[in-house]
Amino acid sequence: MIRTGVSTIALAMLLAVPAVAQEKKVAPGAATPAAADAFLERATKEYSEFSEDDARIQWLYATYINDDTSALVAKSGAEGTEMAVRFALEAARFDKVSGLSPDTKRQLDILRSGITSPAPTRAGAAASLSKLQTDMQTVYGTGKGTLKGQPINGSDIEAAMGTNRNPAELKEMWTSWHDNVGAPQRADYQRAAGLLNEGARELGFKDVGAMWRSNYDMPPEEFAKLTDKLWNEVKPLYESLHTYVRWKLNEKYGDAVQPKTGPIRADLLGNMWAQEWGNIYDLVAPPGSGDLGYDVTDLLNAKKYDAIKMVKTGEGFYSSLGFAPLPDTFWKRSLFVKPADREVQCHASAWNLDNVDDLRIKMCIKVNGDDFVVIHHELGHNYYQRAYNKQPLLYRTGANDGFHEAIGDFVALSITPDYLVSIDLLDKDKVPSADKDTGLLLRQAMDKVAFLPFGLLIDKWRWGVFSGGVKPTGYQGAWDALRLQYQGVAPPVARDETKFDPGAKYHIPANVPYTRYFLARLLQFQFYKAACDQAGWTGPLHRCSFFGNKDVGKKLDAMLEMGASKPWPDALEAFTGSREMSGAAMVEYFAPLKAWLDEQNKGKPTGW
Ligand code: X8Z
Ligand code: ZN
Repeated sequence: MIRTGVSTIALAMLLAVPAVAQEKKVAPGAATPAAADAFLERATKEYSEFSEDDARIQWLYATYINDDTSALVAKSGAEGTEMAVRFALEAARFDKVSGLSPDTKRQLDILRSGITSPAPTRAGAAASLSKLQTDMQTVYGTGKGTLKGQPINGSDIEAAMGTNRNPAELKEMWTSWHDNVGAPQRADYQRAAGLLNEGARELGFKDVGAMWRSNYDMPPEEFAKLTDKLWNEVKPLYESLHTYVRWKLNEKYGDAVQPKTGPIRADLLGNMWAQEWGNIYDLVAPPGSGDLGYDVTDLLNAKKYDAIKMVKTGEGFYSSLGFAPLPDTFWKRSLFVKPADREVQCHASAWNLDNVDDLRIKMCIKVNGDDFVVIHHELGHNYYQRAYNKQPLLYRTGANDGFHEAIGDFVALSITPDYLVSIDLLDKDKVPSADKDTGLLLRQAMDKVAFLPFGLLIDKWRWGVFSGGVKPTGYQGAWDALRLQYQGVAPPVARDETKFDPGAKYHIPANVPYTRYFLARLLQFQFYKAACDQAGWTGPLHRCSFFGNKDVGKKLDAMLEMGASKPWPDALEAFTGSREMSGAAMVEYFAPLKAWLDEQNKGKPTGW
């Protein structure tokens, strides 16, 4: 199975098998091109058989967390890791063999470096790692915060952080979530990180961070440099936004809550992690023209949308591009709303259980604008999974993981006012006029631009943990320092080394690499600009919707069908004509806003 969003992709990351695997290991014969091909065939078959059950176990756990499913998923996870490590070691035998076909070489490389959670081969190590990771995910998935002293679950507290404007209550929600969910994982995380590194080293990598960075068709050091280069392209945009938003928050809350200088208080930004700020658009809207005349949450509610109607609408967009409807099983087997009577992992994810067409999403959908976008995001994963389902199994993943995260977001950039009219959510006479463009761009920037440093720093922290630059005694301090350095935000209450705020963000307990989301933020604008060019759009970029454009759909499908069969620059070129990931399209999209922000910011303190 290929699960995206949660553990993402790659087979690679699943694989493993314990004691039994050792017995199954074939005696090493001569390392020849033919032996490499035979090995790949065997590995692919074994993986495919394993994943049939493993996928179901993972699905059951994610949609019904209890002691039994936890035990099953931990066991299956350990088996998957052992299998993956066994294949990686076996793949390494062919490193120096000459005469391998490019495809054989590429698939061997995927087997070698594509494991997200490698474990050492010594007896019991994979089981220990898997148990630690399952326990952390259970703490996260079942975690609660409080609001006015009452327990509140993860998806409710996330929504409440978006609408609540009471600084004391925001602080309570922020602190309780981070204390209750993050801190208990601290010791387990340290142990898991040690095992992951040990596993990565056995496979010939410096540490597990270097292993993650080696999945981008370039040397790991080059990839780290590329992310910094990309960040520098968009950093001025973020700084302009930060300056403006801090000023507005100071106007709203006063010096005692949000001073005019220094970092922004992290709980005031409308999101538990201060990762996207669109929910506080009302606090920062441009004076006079800031009221856009509509709000997606209000529109969905006015038209009595429920979770299913929201997903159907998302499907409708992809159908308009020419993609086949989702299979009946998608509607039967997906989890769309939080069940009342059991614990589930609410963090949204998209699945393909049989690597063919057993597509599903798992989400605790709320009728609001945020989740409308997340639905398009998840469906992007599903349509990608289906598009590459005829590739050899090891290629059934994204060109790189940033591509997988970018597809649905790229589609959601087309949710323009005119698009909302065409699906009858917005009345034609409510389409904001051109003088509202600044407001529309600012609304979008609050989500898209605000996210950039967050998207980068999560793995800056983890790469540091894995390389040893961040010591276990300084987990929290290093986290706060990166949040300050990159985002310019600070926690609402003092933290110390009894805390573990990284654990309060899903992808840390779930061990999902996060740089993918940073890449996706940029890639989605590259895809969007290319699609709008293909569609012949000549208006302001942010007003373009390629809804209904079958030519765009065809070209998109051509890129998606490639899966990981070619280096990612080939896939990028197929759709955009460019072979470089770049911040330029995003900078172009927001250029009018940047000019406006810099005008507003004149004479105001900048930086932190
Ligand atoms: O985790 C997700 C998706 C599932 S792949 C809902 N995202 C990141 C997050 O929520 O932190 C999408 C945007 C960033
Ligand atoms: Zn995703």
